[in-house]
Amino acid sequence: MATVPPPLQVDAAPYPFSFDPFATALVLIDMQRDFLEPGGFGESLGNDVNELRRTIAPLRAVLGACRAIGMTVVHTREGHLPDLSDCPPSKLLRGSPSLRIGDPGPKGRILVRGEEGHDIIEELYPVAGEPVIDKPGKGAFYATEFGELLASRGIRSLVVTGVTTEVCVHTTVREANDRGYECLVLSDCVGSYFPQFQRAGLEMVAAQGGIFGWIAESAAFLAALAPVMPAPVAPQLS
Ligand code: TIU
Repeated sequence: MATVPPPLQVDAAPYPFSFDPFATALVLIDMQRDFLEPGGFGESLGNDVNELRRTIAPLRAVLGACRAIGMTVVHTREGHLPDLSDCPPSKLLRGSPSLRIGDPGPKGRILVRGEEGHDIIEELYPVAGEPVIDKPGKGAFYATEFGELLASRGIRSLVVTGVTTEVCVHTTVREANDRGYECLVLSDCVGSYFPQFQRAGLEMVAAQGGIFGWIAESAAFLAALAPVMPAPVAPQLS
């Protein structure tokens, strides 16, 4: 009889997070040039992109480990069709009147699919076979194929990373909750331009006995993966 491996456990708040890595997806939310790079849309609005850039190194380590194990990895990008037909007027009219979605920005048209600023930063660029979900909203489920993709792979848990903590990360975690997914948010792999929102956003996830899920540092997640990590390949002696 085939034995079922025990679930892995992450040292997390409000209590340990149990998961099966093969029923879990690593989700990287909107790690796009326009939000993270100097000279992009985020910085042009007066934000300090370094508040987001500190997520890149820990997220690279997590991404590398998940790829090595063969876990499902899903990337998302926030953006709109070039004719903006998928952008509600309420979203279009919000924000700075001098720089709106669809306007020419420092890295092409702001939040428009196919433009330089809309794409994912090089450090975390998807590899062949990793789905990229283009989403017109803040949440990854709204008006996308994300839910169907997770269902088709038997995914029950999400390890959520990306930017920004209180906007697209939170919206996705809330959407996922209502759809029955268990969510672990990696605190050093999510970022906000506003330190007070970063703190409150993380606290809100784990409050009330884990009202939206769990939070943990990436080191705790990597430690939990250690038993299923492939052994490093020894150098070949010739
Ligand atoms: N991806 C995402 O969070 N989109 C935003 O617009 N975030 C802000 O914090 N503005």
